[in-house]
Amino acid sequence: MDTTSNLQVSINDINFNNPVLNAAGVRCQSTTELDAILASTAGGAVTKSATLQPRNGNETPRMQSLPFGSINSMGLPNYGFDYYLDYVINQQIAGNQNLILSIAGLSIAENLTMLRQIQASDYQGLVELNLSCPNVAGKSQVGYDFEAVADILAAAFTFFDGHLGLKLPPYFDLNQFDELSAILNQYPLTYVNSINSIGNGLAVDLDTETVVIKPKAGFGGIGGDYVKPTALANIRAFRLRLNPAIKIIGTGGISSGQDVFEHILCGADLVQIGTAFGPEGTPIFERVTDELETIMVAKGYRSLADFRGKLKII
Ligand code: RRO
Repeated sequence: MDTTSNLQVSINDINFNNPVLNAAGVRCQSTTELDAILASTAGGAVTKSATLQPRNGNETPRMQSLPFGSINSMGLPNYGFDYYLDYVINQQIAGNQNLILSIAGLSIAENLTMLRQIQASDYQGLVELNLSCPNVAGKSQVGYDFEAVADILAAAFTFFDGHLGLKLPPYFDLNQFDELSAILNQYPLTYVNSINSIGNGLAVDLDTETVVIKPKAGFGGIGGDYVKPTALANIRAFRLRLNPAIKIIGTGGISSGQDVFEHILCGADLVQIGTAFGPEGTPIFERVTDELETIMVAKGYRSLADFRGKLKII
């Protein structure tokens, strides 16, 4: 019996040795953290979502582990767009193409400004437009406003011809998948990434009878095991509706090889680990990838394409 499988993935001719990346936001704010991801066996690295200007983010405590995951209201702390654009360009010069530059402008105009700057730069890699940050006080998640999504795509594709993906919030109604897919299918998107954290959850500390994070009176995005079924449903629902040319990155509730297998079975091309990457650090990539390979070998699958999107219904 074969004891190895091929875990390679390529998206628009950009190659990844394996499908397991970090999710934007966790341990990826500084170049030191990004270097550590690239030095590990991760398939690639995603940068912390950037705004044009550097931001300190929300007041602390702003992230808390929970029994089955995490809650956060980081509020987009980042070193500013130029810092991350420089980093991915330098990596590209060094021969590393397995990066994703994540941007999350505070307005549509700010997102378009960053996309224009990327278009004018030498960067040729993947760009992830985060339409789903739940944690900036007073700002709605653009991903829940389908007219705004349509407007930003229409404007972006008048000038942008790079590899653009969207980070989407979770959806909970099947009509939302129909409506949004009809919009997304009109554009040459490279991928969608589902899901961001489930926005505006709330956790309680029994002893103190308080919320567990300070910003937004305790409301924050939920990640980890709590969100895996929602993530799988979003991946599956989009895979059944989006043009095959639009790839899918699965994010949400991944901490084992089995979780990765399930995401890919539902249709994911790449996957990203957020909550579980926090405490475990970069060794998680080798562990999870080894576990995935063990499952594939046991099932006789030689490549990810052997089972990608092949979820059966009963
Ligand atoms: O920084 C954050 O508070 C944050 C962002 Br931008 C996001 O997209 N998702 C999240 O859970 N937190």
